[in-house]
Amino acid sequence: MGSGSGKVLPESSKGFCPLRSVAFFRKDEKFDGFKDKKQTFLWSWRRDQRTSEEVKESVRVEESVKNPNGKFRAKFDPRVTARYDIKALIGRGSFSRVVRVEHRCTRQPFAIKLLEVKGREGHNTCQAELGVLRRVNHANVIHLVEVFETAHRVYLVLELATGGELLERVVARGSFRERDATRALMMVANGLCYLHTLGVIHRDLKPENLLYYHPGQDSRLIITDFGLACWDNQSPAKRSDSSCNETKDWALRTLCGTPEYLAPEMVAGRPYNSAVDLWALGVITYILLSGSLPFDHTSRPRLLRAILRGNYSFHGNPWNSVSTQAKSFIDRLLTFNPEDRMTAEEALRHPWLVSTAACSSNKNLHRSISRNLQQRASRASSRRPGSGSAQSSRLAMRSGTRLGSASRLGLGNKSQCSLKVTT
Ligand code: PIT
Repeated sequence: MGSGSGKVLPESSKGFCPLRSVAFFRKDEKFDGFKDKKQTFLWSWRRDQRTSEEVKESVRVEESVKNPNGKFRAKFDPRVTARYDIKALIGRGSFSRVVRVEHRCTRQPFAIKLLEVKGREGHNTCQAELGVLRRVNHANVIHLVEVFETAHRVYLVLELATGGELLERVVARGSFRERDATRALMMVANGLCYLHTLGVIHRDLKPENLLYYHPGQDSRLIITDFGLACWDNQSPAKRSDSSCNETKDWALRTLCGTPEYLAPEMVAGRPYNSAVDLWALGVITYILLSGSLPFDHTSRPRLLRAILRGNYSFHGNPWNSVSTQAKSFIDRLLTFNPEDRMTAEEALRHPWLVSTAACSSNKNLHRSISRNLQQRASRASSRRPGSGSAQSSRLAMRSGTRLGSASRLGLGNKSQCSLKVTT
């Protein structure tokens, strides 16, 4: 879940110096709202390894849900509670919460993202997120229903997605074939194509931010979390819009996002554009087909150096069972030079996405994907607070995620970090 100000926010890059000082904020993991046997297995296995502070925090969260009259409910403006019945906490960050609510008149369920707005920077960031959400309207992009604002809080009423995260569904299934991947990727590419045409760069695209609308097989996939989204000043849609002139230059040099998904041009501190989202789509595709990351290092400087080298491999399982077209799709997204990288529109026309039956492998990749995800989860858990450094323990409290979720899949320990450069 995007945690709004819980996510570290982009700053002006005046005096920008790439990677001089990078602040990382790990997202914490809490209880799971999604019930599934395999997910529950992964979760209960991970839960036993939580530190006492995490267990205490989890109990606090559960109690705040059980006791709707408690401190948690007090965070909701009476205008909000007059209209919506607060049902359950489904995600949290240090400056944001996502709750499931029900409209009092229609009984229709929604999600409300509560953002704590701290200071001018918090206000600006929140307005940027709102500005994007107010403009978007697409089946594969989260839909904003209404907004309530107070001096220190913003309540975003959003459509409710109950189908869980992309990777949770992969793990939960008994089988996963290339055509399942292409079905999901087609929806993400459609959402991205829409955003980029509008002039929006997401900048934090990752599996955790891709939610299924409902638990059924035919559910659409929705791009969420616009906490780091910005306007692409170079896009034709924005070049003609004079209102964005003042953000010109700085926004598109800012280093922000989640380390494993960062495009090399962003890591290098070069000006960038919507192509960074396509790089992230390449990372997502790689994960979806293998359960592993193309660039994966425990040490962040090494990880960023690996991204800057741009070398990844298709070695090990299940890559020998993956089609050449699927690998070509990844290659065309993990292309070092952003100018040569596929655009979202081109991705939608790539033969692997278009003619899946003809050129994709029909092998069941599920076992290898799950095994790789679990191996990563166990490696990540051995580095977690309690078994790891005091620093990571501190950072664990700084940001947030949907409760449960990808952190259990081994992609949430360092992968769910957001970062900024301080100059
Ligand atoms: C849901 C269910 C859920 C999380 C969300 C919505 C969050 C959505 C979201 C988060 C953002 C943002 C826009 C939408 O900018 O578990 O229906 O940070």
